[in-house]
Amino acid sequence: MNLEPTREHKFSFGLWTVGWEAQDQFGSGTRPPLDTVEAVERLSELGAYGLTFHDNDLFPFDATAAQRRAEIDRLKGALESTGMIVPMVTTNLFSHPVFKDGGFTSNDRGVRRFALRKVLENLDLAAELGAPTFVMWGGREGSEYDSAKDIRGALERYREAVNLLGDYVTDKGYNIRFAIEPKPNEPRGDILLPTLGHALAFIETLERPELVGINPETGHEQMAGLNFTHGIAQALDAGKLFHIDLNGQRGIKFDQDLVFGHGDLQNAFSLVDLLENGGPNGGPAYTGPRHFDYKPSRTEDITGVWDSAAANMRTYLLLKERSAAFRADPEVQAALEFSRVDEINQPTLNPGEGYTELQADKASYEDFDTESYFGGKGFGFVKLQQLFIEHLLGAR
Ligand code: GLT
Ligand code: MN
Ligand code: MN
Repeated sequence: MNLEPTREHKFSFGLWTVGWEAQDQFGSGTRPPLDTVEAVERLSELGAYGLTFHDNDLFPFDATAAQRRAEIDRLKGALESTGMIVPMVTTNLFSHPVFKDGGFTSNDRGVRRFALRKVLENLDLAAELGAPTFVMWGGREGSEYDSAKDIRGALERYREAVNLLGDYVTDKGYNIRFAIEPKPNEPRGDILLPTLGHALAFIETLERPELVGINPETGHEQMAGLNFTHGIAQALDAGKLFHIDLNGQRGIKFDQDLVFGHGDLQNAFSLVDLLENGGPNGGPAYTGPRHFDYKPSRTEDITGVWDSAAANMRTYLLLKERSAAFRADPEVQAALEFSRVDEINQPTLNPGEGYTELQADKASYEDFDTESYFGGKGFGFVKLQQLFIEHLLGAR
């Protein structure tokens, strides 16, 4: 069993995750700031391959051009000496008071223009660092009061913004794609594009839909009571899983950002199985970064920070190993067959068949024995799920 994270596993972390000083609504921080170079070095030692960041994780909002350059150059030095890369960059359009009503969708047009300029600057930085993915989490794009936000107008402005960014990367020849990160609420009472389904529908209304995909986060979908594995499967079906934020969440409550697997473990197991084995012929269904967007709990000191970073990767690898064992077990294979799990991949219609032929087929309707489904023809799903749980528990 190989549980040692290596570069090939493509594990990445946000600078804002391990660097979180643990301030929350009710209390001040419990940890000192973490230096960028130290973050890169420690993550590299732990086996990660990438670091991601917001512009203002790296340098302050009001940094001078010289300060900004100095921080970028320090990061570049650390990347060079460790071999770490930057697979994704994102922009902070949520911390500063100017964004209190949002960035792209603030009611204040001047703020919207400022937000666009801030993102354009950051796209240049993403290109400089060779980051192929640019995430957009619109945490402040939303409202508390239905009377205060024209949602159709706000969606129009969101579209205008993303279209402009698409023009920019295209004209500049940047090899960058965008990934919208949905979240239902927090910090706003209601956030625009609250689930991955909303985001997928929005993307199709853009001028360059091919440039835009999604970055779903485990906890954000689960905050809305949704099944993350189902959502990821739909994103893959749409060809839109450009990036993923892995973490843990226990039920419908505030955004917990726990270590991956420390929330809904069964759903984490089915997710890893999908990502690693859900592709054609049982290969990986997703080959991008396995990005952890978690927060080391406020109870932890710096030792706990690195323990928790390592825990994300180890849990992922444990689940990967468990899912391989699940799939290889002959009893599981028999149970899958009994449950007809693979039959869903058979087209419902015969080759060349249309509704006329279907209507002519008496076996499909007139002679179909619907009564045999009462008191018989069980699917055996519970037996299969018990095998899934036993593999998850390491009992098989
Ligand atoms: C913020 C948020 C995350 C997003 C980050 C990207 S910032 O921490 O909670 O889910 O992925 O903007
Ligand atoms: Mn979150
Ligand atoms: Mn996230």
